[in-house]
Amino acid sequence: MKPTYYVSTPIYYVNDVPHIGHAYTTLAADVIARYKRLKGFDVFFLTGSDEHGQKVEKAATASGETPLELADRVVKRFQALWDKLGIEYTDFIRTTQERHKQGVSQIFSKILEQGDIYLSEYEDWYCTPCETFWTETQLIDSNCPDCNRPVEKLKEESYFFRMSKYQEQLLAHIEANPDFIQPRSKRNEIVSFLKEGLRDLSVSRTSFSWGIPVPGNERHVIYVWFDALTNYITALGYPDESGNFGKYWPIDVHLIGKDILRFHAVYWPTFLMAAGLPLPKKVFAHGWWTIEGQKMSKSLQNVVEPNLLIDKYGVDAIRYFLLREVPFGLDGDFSHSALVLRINSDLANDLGNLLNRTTAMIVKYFDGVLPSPSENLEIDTTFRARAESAIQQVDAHLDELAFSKALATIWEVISAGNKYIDETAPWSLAKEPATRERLATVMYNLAEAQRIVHFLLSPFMPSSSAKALQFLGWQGDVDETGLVWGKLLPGILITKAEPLFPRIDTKES
Ligand code: ME8
Repeated sequence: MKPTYYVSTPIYYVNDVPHIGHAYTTLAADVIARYKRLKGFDVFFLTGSDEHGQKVEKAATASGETPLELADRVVKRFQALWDKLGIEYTDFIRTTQERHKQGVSQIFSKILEQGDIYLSEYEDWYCTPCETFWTETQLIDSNCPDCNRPVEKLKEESYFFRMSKYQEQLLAHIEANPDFIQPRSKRNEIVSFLKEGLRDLSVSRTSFSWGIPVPGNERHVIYVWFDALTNYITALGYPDESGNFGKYWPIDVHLIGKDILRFHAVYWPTFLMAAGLPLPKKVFAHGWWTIEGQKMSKSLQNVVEPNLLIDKYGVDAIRYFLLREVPFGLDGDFSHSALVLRINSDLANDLGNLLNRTTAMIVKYFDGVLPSPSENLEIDTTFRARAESAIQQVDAHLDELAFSKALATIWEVISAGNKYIDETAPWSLAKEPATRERLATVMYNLAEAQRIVHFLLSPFMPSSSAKALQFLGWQGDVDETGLVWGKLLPGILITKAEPLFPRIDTKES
């Protein structure tokens, strides 16, 4: 039996079209899912859409559609972008699906029946765009502390979840599981928040109707965050333990942006505790992208519309840039000049040139037939050791979701490869029959190191690494058994590579 691995993205609101921020989280999840598959895991990768709530209801009214019509239309745009970005998710959950509504009703009923949800009355400040209630003291200049927009006073009958009851249990869980909330700075934020004390949480609304009705009291709809968070188990068929739910829950990691950490690191775990279910193993909150130094806004989104970026620069270049440029967990800035620089220097120069030089020389000196290596000198073993140790280092970095470090490690092998060519000077070795064996060894080591490089790069840049592996004559599967030195067999046919990443003319871009 294969070990399982379950990873999720947030389910995105359908009142906004997909942008680079959504693409970022989804891409990170795709890379980790692909890597775990390569390593032999049975992976479940979930993404989807958050379709209920006042925000979606209002957006639908504004565009003259029903909320479901709006959702149907926008969901297609998300799915089309995921296809274009090469996202291989296992399942796409929509909160308007029957399977989800059923599961949400069931967990709500379960918590209600045991007394951790009760009916009372609510009066507080509500931010509609954030779908969040705030107390007077939390407001900043009378506005929402998260988005700075005006809030309105709402008084309504509401069901409450006894979140306060789980404060100590959650704190104890966080203490006992240092990796539960990552990165560490975020964990500290949540611990301080919890130490201030948890209030019970309003988990139903009567002010609008676009949502899942409270079981047994149809005047109320279930709070959109209670509804949305539950997607992570309804997609697995909760409460049926005999299928995916029993197999994949608890999840290995929820990937989210830092904006929604509290929902995932406080609300969600306490809901699960109340329902008697195991908690996620990890919640990782990544940082925030700005665009050319500015907050992403509707007008700026056009500048980095993911579809246009992909059309202009290619899908793998975008996949690479987003995960290389900024350490996961830190904020980052998207700029076209930084993107072009990465493409030209990392992809076209370092990665592309190494492959071009290597395959061209094997074609020229050995008619494209990969020669057998003979005795390795110190320079060879050092180079080989660098490629071999990258395998373990990338594994360790990806376990910590340190995508940028993993890529930097791979690039050390690539730079070492280019240096190895300069230092061994194959063109000189090719002049004398006496150094033919040296030449063969150097060529073999170059090709094999790059086979490993492209194995490790395949989760990040699936189509260009597949092409590279083809030029290198690799015909087998790309799986864990190939993550050792020496798998490229002498005698296979190597072809001269075409450029994987054409240089971008900086004047033109
Ligand atoms: O919050 N930088 O959905 P949402 C980085 N439906 N990541 C960004 C980003 C940016 N500038 N902008 C958005 C919701 N994101 C809820 C989630 S989950 C049960 C319910 C990414 O459409 C990031 O992952 O507002 C962030 O957490 C998410 O999009 C918010 O997506």
